[in-house]
Amino acid sequence: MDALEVGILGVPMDLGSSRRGTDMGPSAIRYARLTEVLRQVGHQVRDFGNLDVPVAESLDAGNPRLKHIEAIEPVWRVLADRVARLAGERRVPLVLGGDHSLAVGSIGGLLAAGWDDLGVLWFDAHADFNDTATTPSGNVHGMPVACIVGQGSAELLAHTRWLPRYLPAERLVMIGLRDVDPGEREKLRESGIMTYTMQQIDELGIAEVTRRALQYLHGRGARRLYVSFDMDVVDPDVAPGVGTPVVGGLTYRESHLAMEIVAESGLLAGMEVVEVNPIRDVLNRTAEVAVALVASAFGKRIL
Ligand code: 5AB
Ligand code: MN
Ligand code: MN
Ligand code: MN
Repeated sequence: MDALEVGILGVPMDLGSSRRGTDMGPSAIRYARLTEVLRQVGHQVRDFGNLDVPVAESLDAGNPRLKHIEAIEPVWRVLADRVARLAGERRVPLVLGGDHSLAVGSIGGLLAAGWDDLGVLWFDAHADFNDTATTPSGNVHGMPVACIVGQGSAELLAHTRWLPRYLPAERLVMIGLRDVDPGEREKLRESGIMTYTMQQIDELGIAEVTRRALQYLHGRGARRLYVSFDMDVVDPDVAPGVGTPVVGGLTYRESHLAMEIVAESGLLAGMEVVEVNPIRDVLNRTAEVAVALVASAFGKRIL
């Protein structure tokens, strides 16, 4: 991989989740030596610090079907501006979460930067495709994909009017699914979004699944790839420090192999690592895995 200019942005937000603690994700990931590791891989790295995000205790959750949306939407808009600015400077955005709702801001920023050849690989145990009609929790981190592709209730999409456009559904592929809510499932089946469940990964292998996903996106015009990596796609035995752990996830090597194949594709143009929750962790294990995964995605090789 050629040397890149990487721009790091932290989003210390946990307003999209009912479990506190993902707001400490950016610190935990930095503490696991993210910058040093990326420099060792050969990239130039500049850390632009954290966005200002209100603390949950200082707020009222408001609408129970869309908790904290009045505070989350402004964070999306600032993040989108910051990501668009990085893209304009030809820096590769690397966003540290924070709960997964932030993806509306990060991917919104790439759309605002005019990336009409954007494809997204969404690694997650969950589909994050709920809206105000299907959500079992009211937590916005279960809804970002609905916002990004513009498929959801009017009540939810009212908060995405600042987006310049939506990402076409065929430009997003989900990998690692194993926990999808009933209403969300119906919607997802009709959405036109390509999905690879854990069952398909078990049957085909993660290498084949990742290659197929990349080929699928490429075949639909994607030339720049953004990886949205929810750490809960990794098995909780390997990455216990996440907001919403689900058994039966990717092994350490499966998750790394997926990132190694992403690096080999030569299409990586940005990445986010989200849902790291150090409060639920064993020492800082999950952030350390997160940094190792980023290194692989950015071209670290064994030999
Ligand atoms: B994550 C659940 N589907 O909507 C919901 O971690 C969980 O960003 C969402 O993938 C998990 O509340 C959101 C039950
Ligand atoms: Mn997620
Ligand atoms: Mn998840
Ligand atoms: Mn979660």
